[in-house]
Amino acid sequence: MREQAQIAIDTADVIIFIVDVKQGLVDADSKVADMLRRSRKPVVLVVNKVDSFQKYMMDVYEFYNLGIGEPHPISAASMLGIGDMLDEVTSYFPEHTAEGEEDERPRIAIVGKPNVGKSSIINKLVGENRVIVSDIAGTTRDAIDTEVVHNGTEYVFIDTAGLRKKNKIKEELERFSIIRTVTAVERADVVLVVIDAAEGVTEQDAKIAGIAHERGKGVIIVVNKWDAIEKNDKTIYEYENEIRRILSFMPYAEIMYVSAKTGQRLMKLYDMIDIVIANQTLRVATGVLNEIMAEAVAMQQPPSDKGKRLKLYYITQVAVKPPTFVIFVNDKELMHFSYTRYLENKIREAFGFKGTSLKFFIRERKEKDQ
Ligand SMILES: Nc1nc2c(ncn2[C@@H]2O[C@H](COP(=O)(O)OP(=O)(O)OP(=O)(O)O)[C@@H](O)[C@H]2O)c(=O)[nH]1
Ligand SMILES: [Mg+2]
Repeated sequence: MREQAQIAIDTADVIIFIVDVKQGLVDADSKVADMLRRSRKPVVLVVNKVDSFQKYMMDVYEFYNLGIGEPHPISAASMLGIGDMLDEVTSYFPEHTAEGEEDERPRIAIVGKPNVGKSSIINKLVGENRVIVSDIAGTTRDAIDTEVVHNGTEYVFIDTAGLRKKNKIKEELERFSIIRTVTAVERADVVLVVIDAAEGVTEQDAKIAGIAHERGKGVIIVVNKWDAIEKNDKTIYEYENEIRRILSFMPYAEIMYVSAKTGQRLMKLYDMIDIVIANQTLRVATGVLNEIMAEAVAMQQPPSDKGKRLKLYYITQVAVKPPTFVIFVNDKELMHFSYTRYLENKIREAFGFKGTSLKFFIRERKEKDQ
């Protein structure tokens, strides 16, 4: 039986794994799921005998615990859900799957206004590690990849040309520098947003940081030239306040105060990069997430409108980079931004997720087909 299953898995391009809602999640299911996960092949998890979604909804969700993706309820006997299942299967056919060998090395893009010290930071990070493997040309002339080995880990730093303010004469130049920054950010796992301590944080910095935030990248705010300013015991506090005010859309990002000139705290950047990468790829088990959500709901009642109250059925993490969650509710309209934010805070309280944004998708289960 086990051998036959293995042969079927080995020879298939896409696997449909059928479980029985009436039996529930049994040991044999978990064993097959383990084999499927090891195969790394696309799997469509199908839950059969779901004649009524209302009756079996919770039992269907239970199969998320197999850790092989979203369960698709069907009823073979009454021909329900078959079309959706087939859509899912065909979505895995070769023309849809992304090709290309994976480069596992962490990539770190360094972005910021001109002259904030981006290249100096890379030079210092590289210099003290003395292992410049090579300088390879980036995708554009001005984005340079530098490979560095630090504590046995290889990192790729992507330098970019400083992003200037809009200026009529240099409009064309500006356009290209934005494209280069966006390209560098898109290739990166973590983005260092460099700010010049001598200038303070500006709206232009916020625009640049926004490029990384919108793409769900890991972010570290690096205040450089910390050597160049007069300081007292309030300075860090004042900088922090101003940065949090102007970059208010990324409260999750850590702030580091460094100097590329003296090397102050620069090597600590590596530790922070490692933490942010770990958080970007952190996966939280479905059971734990649902416990957190249940507790949060008990502590603060979900909003209601015109006598109808928001009900939260289920939460599960569906992706990483950035960590992405799906919440199933009775009515999307009732799921206000502020309540999603409240749940996000509860999840962050439990797991931190320092340095990374979290994404939430709200999905509706209509009252009638529960
Ligand atoms: N005092 C001080 N000066 C610095 C520091 N880092 C960089 N600089 C100086 O700032 C200037 C610009 O540094 P770069 O590293 O070229 O800046 P950049 O961000 O790469 O600039 P673009 O490539 O033009 O966008 C140079 O004169 C550096 O010596 C620092 O930590 N302290
Ligand atoms: Mg430079």
